[in-house]
Amino acid sequence: MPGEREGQEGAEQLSEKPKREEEEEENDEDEDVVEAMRACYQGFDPAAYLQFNYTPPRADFQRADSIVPWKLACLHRAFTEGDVRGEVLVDVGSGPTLYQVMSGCEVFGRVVLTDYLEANRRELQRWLRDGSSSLDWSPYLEHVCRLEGRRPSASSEKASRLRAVVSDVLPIDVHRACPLAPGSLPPQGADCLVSCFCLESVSPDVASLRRALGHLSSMLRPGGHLLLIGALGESYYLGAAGLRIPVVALDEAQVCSSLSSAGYRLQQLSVYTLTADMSVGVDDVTGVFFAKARKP
Ligand code: U87
Repeated sequence: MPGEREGQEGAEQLSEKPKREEEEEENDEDEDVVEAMRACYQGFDPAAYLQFNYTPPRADFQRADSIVPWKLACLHRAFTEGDVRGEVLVDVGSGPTLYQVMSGCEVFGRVVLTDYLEANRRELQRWLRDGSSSLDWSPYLEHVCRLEGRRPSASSEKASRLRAVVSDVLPIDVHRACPLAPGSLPPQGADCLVSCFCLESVSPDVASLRRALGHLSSMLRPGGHLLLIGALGESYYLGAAGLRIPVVALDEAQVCSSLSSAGYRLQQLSVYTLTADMSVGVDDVTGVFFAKARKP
């Protein structure tokens, strides 16, 4: 019944148009809130941020219940248990920090650091160029050497290794379908992605976080690993004195479902619950997760 079909097609077309417009409106709305997040970061202060999160008690290498040693232990295990390997490691949303690649730099021949803010990229480039930085990373380097069964004085060798394998410090935007500039990575993608406290701290909602997880997948080769560290139960953090940056408050179930909805196979999930004195007034985080996932 052509008329019928005709009618049918017309109808789809008809119904189509409003739906497409709806989608466009939705995308515009999403874009607006993502834009608002980007605006939040303009006042981000790398030096203040490092003081807030990378000094004692959160970074106390004498305390087993301190956050940073827990993160370093998770990364050390993941990078040394043998299945995470290859040539290219990319750190997504590095911020002004280097701790997240201090184990991986021994396993990968090329490490790419990335961040949205030039201020953070400059902080990283300064340390790579001449070791000057707003935070002394040597206690971190020594601690990771200890985890590797090496003497702490090997930290200078690790610093040289880090400087030797970090090939780029690139701009990134996880809200773009291609977060990095075209040609930044080999055509098949990176062998491993690591990302710490980025996605939940830059996404206006869980839907946007899941889209960002999908965008990261486009940067990873099939069979590659994603090592994801993030905050649980957090609604804000201070990016500078008085600068509250909104955070998507996640629970473990949302972490798992977000990874699987983005096509990753979750291999390991560990959770750290903050003790009272780790709550130092720079955020309202309640826990930290470490997820090891693989892209089929
Ligand atoms: C770190 N990785 O400290 N696309 O581990 C890509 C973007 C975008 C965008 C902004 C959040 C800090 C979390 C680093 C930096 C992580 N940054 C960049 C903080 C919050 C819990 C907690 C924190 C830190 C932006 C340590 C500890 C705890 C930042 C980075 C997010 N509270 N990247 N569109 N927009 N960024 O410039 O550098 O993401 Cl222990 Cl508990």
